[in-house]
Amino acid sequence: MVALSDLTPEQHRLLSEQTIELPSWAFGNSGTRFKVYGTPGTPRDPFEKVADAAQVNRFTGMTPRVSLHIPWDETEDYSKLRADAEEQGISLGTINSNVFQDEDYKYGSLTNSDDRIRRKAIDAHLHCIEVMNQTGSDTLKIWLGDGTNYPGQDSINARQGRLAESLAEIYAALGPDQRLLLEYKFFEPAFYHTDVPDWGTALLQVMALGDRGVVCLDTGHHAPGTNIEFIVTQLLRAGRLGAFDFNSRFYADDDLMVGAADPFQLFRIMREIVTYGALDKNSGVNFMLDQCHNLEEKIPGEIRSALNVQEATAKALIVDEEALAKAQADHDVMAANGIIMDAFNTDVRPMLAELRAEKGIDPDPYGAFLRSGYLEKIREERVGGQQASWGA
Ligand code: LRH
Ligand code: MN
Ligand code: MN
Repeated sequence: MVALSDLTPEQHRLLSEQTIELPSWAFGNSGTRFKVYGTPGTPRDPFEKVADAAQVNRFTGMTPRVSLHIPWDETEDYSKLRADAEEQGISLGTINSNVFQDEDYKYGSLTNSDDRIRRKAIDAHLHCIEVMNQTGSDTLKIWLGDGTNYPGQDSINARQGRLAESLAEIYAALGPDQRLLLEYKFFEPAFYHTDVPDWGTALLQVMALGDRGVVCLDTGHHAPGTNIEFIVTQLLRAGRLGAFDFNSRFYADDDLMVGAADPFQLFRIMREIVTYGALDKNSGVNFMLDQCHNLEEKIPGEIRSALNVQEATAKALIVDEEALAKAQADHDVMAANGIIMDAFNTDVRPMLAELRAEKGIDPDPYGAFLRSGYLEKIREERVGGQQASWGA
């Protein structure tokens, strides 16, 4: 066990200031291509998604931003959405573009060889930038479903060129305080080749844009067995790790609650973050969730996820650095590994309960939310909630 008083003032500050951004779509109904099961009380519009996100922040004290996905969250009045969020103690964060659901994008969006369709996809991003200007968001996040299903279907090389040109036009439209965050994913919906399949491609594309081009690492977007924490360090060293999309996977892009499938991997990722000094809120790394709650209640699912990240972070912070440095210098493999495992196996939950008490929130966010009556209230008030994403 470890207590708050065991932390250095710096560790205490880092833990206390840690924030996680929530995805608006986690509050909507979602599912698989087989079935979307509705949850009573699901938000019917972006305003209700923001309200639910504010609940997560109220009980965890660590999720003060919510990302929007456009056009899923399209509204006539972004200033009202922004004011509503601020009134409830949160702000609107990253804006996610969506160029993967329109018929026109069947053969690609920013990479399409048809000028009209490529223009339409670029314009969709320019619209997102207008939204950002109204919401006060500083990051445009781009994930593309672009790719091909069969060898010979299109030129991989020509598509990379068109992607670079399209991204350059979008980048040029950003304000000086706004950045472009490019997300990679190794496959799906394309099965032969994907235009942004890995961190190397994403990095090369954003480096060609300028200093405000950064990479988003979605933990579910790698082949099984990939050493994700190694990629984290590579991107940090390049100064281009812009954000995480945290979630868990057992197979591919499962979008399950972060820390549920492999808490040790999450710890190892946070360990790289901590040792690089990238936990600080000014590090430029935005810690976001990208999840879908197909079976479980959505607000409790987001609460549990935020707490899982917080626990992994606390464990990453309490590693005995002095002993580890000595063991590493001595090439004492067993001792070094033992020190890391000691931290991972420490129960940090009582310490985090102390941290919450210090912030004036309930030490048990999950229980406190269930007791609050909010779920019962929305189940009664909201009829016909919205679907979040591309589930059937
Ligand atoms: C793609 C992805 C991307 C999308 C989100 C809904 O798989 O991870 O971040 O915007 O899912
Ligand atoms: Mn993602
Ligand atoms: Mn994904």
